[in-house]
Amino acid sequence: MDKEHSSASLHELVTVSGRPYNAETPLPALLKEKTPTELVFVRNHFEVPELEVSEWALRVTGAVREPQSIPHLDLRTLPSKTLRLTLECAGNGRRSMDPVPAGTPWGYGAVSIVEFTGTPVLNVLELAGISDKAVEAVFYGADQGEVAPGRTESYVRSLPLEVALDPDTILAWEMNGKPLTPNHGFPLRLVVPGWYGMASVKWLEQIVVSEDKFGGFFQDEHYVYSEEDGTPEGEPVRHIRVRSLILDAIQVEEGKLRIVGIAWTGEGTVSTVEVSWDGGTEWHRAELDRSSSHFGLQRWRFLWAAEGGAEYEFVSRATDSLGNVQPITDRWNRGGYGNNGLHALQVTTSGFDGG
Ligand SMILES: Nc1nc2c(c(=O)[nH]1)N[C@H]1C(S)=C(S)[C@@H](COP(=O)(O)O)O[C@H]1N2
Ligand SMILES: [Mo]
Repeated sequence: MDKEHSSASLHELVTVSGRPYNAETPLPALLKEKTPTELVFVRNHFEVPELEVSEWALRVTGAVREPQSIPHLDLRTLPSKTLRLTLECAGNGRRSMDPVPAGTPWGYGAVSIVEFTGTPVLNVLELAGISDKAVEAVFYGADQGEVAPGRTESYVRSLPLEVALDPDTILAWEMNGKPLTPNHGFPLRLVVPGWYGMASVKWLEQIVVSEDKFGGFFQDEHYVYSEEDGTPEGEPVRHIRVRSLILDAIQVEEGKLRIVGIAWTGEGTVSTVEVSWDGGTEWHRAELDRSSSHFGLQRWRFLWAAEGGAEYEFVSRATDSLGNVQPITDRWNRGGYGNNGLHALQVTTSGFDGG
């Protein structure tokens, strides 16, 4: 069996760093329709800010007619929606790149399937009335810290206005049906479906509407592709790249195994998933579970007539409706972002207990 499976407990996060706290989802937890909140990966650049909801208000300022300061209670009276989506850190899988780039050394568990509830950003921008010349909305988190000796930065990122105004770009106060926990951005966070996690600013305090393009540490120093084959230098990290994981191999009857996994993509939908057990020479189509598709997430399975008494290395490869396909070898870049190379699972066919 896969080492990751036997060593990772289903019941706790896998700590990657203590301070600030960063931790991965144990992969078997992704078999569930929703990742339980206590198993949702945590990616913090700084210490978690302690915010008092009674003193907190969301400010909306900048190129607006009527600046706002919206208390939490008032925010929650705005029309809300619930979205289930794949939240993935751009650094997911960094540890398998060679050489391993600087940054948090994530395995494959910096990804979770989460339900967020909140109001579309466009509702609060409408309240404020944005300028005709606005081009971006800038989102300010309450956390800050040293990014280099003597240099303190807050977590701030912008979105092009058309993305901020997308009805699925929401200000979330609930995760999996409960108020956000401190680690996940209490009392309010931005959620940008289809983009890597860095866009979804936690501990949100202020939105500044801007007539200029915003530049900042987490905008154009961090989270840009650099030195990657086939990618323009300095291209911002945005949409999640198509990817798949193999989660389990279950014995369904004598000599037959069901290999199961998930695949997802940031734009469009997953169109095919294939598996290989000969190192990627021959590929075999997996079956897609159509009922599970939402924001690009796709569950899949593959029934395999195993030849007993041997060990196999399975890999899976997903293709999306835009024609993007997972590369067979990891595409290296300096920040270690967007690594959607193949994930492997060791499968032993003798004495397999279906665990
Ligand atoms: N304010 C703030 N927002 C943040 C971050 C942060 O450090 N500070 N990390 C970002 C990154 S890189 C990711 S991947 C996601 C992770 O969200 P989670 O910790 O809820 O899984 O939050 C994003 N939002
Ligand atoms: Mo991230």
